[in-house]
Amino acid sequence: MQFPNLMPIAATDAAVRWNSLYNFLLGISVFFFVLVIGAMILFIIKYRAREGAKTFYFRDHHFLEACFIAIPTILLLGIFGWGYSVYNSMMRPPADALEIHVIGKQWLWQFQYDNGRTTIGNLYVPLNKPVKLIMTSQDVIHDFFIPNFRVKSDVVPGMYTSVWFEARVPGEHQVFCGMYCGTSHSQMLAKLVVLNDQQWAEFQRGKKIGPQPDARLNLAAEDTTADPSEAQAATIEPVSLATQGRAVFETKGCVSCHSAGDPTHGGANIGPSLAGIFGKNAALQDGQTIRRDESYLRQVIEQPQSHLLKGYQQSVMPTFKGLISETEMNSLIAYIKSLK
Ligand code: HEC
Ligand SMILES: [Cu+2]
Repeated sequence: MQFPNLMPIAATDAAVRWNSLYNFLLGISVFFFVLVIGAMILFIIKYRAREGAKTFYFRDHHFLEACFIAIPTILLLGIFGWGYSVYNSMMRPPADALEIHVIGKQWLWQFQYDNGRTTIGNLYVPLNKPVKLIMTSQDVIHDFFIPNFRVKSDVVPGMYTSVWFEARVPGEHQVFCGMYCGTSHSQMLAKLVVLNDQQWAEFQRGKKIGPQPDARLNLAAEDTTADPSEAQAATIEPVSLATQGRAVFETKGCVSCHSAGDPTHGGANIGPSLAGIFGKNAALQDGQTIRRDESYLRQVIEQPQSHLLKGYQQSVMPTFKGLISETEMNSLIAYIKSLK
């Protein structure tokens, strides 16, 4: 069953699977609604109170009881299994997914790419390639919502949440903030622009990409004036995000305590070496083991005491809370991830 005019287009494989499940649930609800209400109306008429009619007494029909238990159980477990499979595929990005950093702030969306480019309001992604968004907020809780992809996740200050997708439909897709976040919440919009291989290569090289056709309406988008941040990015040769992070590592003084397994960075050893730590487990002083993901790195940098490593009685690492901006934090994390 399809309801093309009620639903946004399904622009990823996951969205197509999501739609099938949704339509199945809708279909099964309509089926049981008609069955139950239909039977009720029929019985009201057929068995209405009449002179001399005696109610038939009926009990202990084991076969019927077994059906009442088995059919809903099988049906609901089936729906659970189906839902779990769709959910799981939407929650687990492939390891080779392209990572893009998203920062939400009152009231705009900012995007940082591996190649060092930053855009505001327009998120550029390649066609038919898995993309993982690593998202955080600079102020209040926002929510990144791409209806055409059926992708939606809260964007929370102080931590990273992520979503992933593989766009199948080129052109522009609307992005909304799905969390009421203050007066201009309704203006907190973005366009997700899916570029073909050639356009993506140009974007990677720093070229400005013009307005793309609206993916839903299939019409050419109106020629809006270009975002100044993009025009700038087009003229400045981008420096990769990790390289930007290396500069932050130096200016914020991390380099005076940490070796980065990078010969040009000296052999500071007040703190542990940060080479190759990303994705590995850390043993903490309090006996816990924790995976070193983006949120871990951020928490250590902001509150070193909260994740004291095993073997350290007390951390001499100062807190950097409030001293590193969100964009710097993203580049710093990209740098630590790049260390082998
Ligand atoms: C004064 C020295 C000092 C400075 C400056 C410093 N650190 Fe640390 N850092 C440490 C020490 C000591 C530890 C180990 C104790 C602990 O867990 O807090 C540590 C731990 C860490 C860890 C955890 C390592 C692991 O194996 O999980 C990370 C990540 C880290 N620091 C990153 C940074 C970054 C990024 C900066 C700069 C913004 C920085 N540090 C600045 C001393 C320092
Ligand atoms: Cu918002």
